Amino acid sequence: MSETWKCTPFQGNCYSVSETAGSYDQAERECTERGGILAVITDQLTQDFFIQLLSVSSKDTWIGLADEHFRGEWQWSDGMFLSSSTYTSWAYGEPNDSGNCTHLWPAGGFNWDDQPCHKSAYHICQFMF
Ligand SMILES: [Ca+2]
Repeated sequence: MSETWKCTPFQGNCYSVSETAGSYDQAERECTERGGILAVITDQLTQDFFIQLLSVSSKDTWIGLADEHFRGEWQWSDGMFLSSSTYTSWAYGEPNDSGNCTHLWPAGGFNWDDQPCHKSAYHICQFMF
């Protein structure tokens, strides 16, 4: 792992894209160990910021949204339920119940897609300043 991981500030938080890929659980653990959480997206500005952040490398990336605990009840890594938010950015036809974890899908314009949690993807950690 690189010692010089970058953290990009945006709207009061700082975001870091991983340099290695792994399962959703690994991603969650890695963020927690560094004192953060998997990234939460509650508005278009943040979604746009992530698209910009990922567009260079076009990485397939986990965000902190899963329905592992209650199927169909999507919950963010900060505990908030998606149903209580007005903002979503699912790719067309998603979520299609193809998994319990959410990634920013390069082929879908970095809109959200549910896929199996054991799949390998990069991830974005979110840290509070
Ligand atoms: Ca899906």
